[in-house]
Formats: sequence, C-alpha cells, structure tokens
Amino acid sequence: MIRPIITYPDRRLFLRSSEVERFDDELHRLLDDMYETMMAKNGIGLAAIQIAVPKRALIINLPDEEGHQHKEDLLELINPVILQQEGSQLYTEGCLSIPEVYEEVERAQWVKVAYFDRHGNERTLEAEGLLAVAIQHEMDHLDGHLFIEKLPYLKRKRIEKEYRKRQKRGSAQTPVRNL
Ligand code: Y12
Ligand code: CO
Repeated sequence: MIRPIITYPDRRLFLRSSEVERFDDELHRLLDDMYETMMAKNGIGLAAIQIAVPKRALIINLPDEEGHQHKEDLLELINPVILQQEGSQLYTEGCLSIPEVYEEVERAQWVKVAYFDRHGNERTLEAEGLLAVAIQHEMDHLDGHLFIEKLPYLKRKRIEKEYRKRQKRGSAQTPVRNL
C-alpha cells in the first residue's frame, strides 16, 4: 500500500525513531509499503519516519548506470549502526520529505554498517560513494535529522524562506473543497 509521505516542516521528521523489536509480519508490511511508496514517488531511499512510522528501518534501491532500479538490489536496514567511517565526499542530495530542494552536502566517503535484515539476522555492509551517501542520509532520518541541517546557517535560512513561499503558492493553487 502506498502511504502518504510527511514533508518538512512536519515535527515528526525531527523525532528519534525507536528500535525495531519484533521481526514479524507487521515489520514486513511496513517494509513492503515503504518500497511501494518510494517507487511510486521516484525515490531511491526512504526511512520509516517519512511515512510517519517512528521505527529504525530504512530502505535504499539505487539505480544502475542506465537509471533503472531493480528490486533484487533493494537494501533493507533495520536498527543500523555505523561501525567505521572514512574520508569525505560532496554530493547533491534530495529528499522526498523536502520536495524541490537539492543541495550539496558533505558526508563520509566510506562506511561500515551493522544492521538486521527483515528476518532479524545480523549483517554488516561496507559502502562507498553514492551508497554511502544514501545510507548516511537515511540513517540521519532515524535520529530526526534532515540534510538541510548540514548546510551553512544563511544558506539554510534562504532555502527555508523559498520553500515556505513555494508551499504557500502550492496551497493557494489547491482548490478549497466545500464539504
Ligand atoms: C543520494 C542523495 C540522497 C539520497 C536520499 C534519498 N533521496 C531520494 O530518494 C529523493 C528523491 C526525490 C524524488 C523526487 O521526485 C522526482 O524526481 C520525480 C523529487 O522531486 C521533487 O522534489 C519535485 C525530490 C527527491 C540518496 C542518495
Ligand atoms: Co530524506
């Protein structure tokens, strides 16, 4: 089921999500819904809090060189923890919860992550480049952080002002229904 994505400045995006304790059908339904929702919105990564579920679960499905996403490449990370990180890289990030904002952010170039899969098996993963960026971006969501918080103060203020203006314009164009 496709679920609504909550968008900035919704306060729930700033919550710390709780550990997943049960690797049951409810978790599997959540992960399946996250995948359906992410694909429907042309995303490559999504954290559970973005569909208003404050659980430490995230998914990532990076496209291949031709821009196609394959479900076999889907990563599901439950209760992830960064064990090691090295280097730095700049990447222009976007987020389904902050539509139309794309900004360059600095992240570690390489990370090693421990996590659980949907069945509760412990796993580790080493990632670099775009996958490392995606993991760090989504893990920030689990702690209630957004990529715009990493921008310099004045840049963030300018972006927030433009974003609010766009939101106002958008809602002004939405017809009010008389119920
Ligand atoms: C690198 C950088 C960031 C991430 C986190 C995952 N981010 C996304 O999946 C963002 C997706 C996104 C998709 C949008 O929709 C379309 O392009 C059709 C979009 O569009 C608008 O805002 C209008 C914005 C973001 C992983 C790796
Ligand atoms: Co995001």
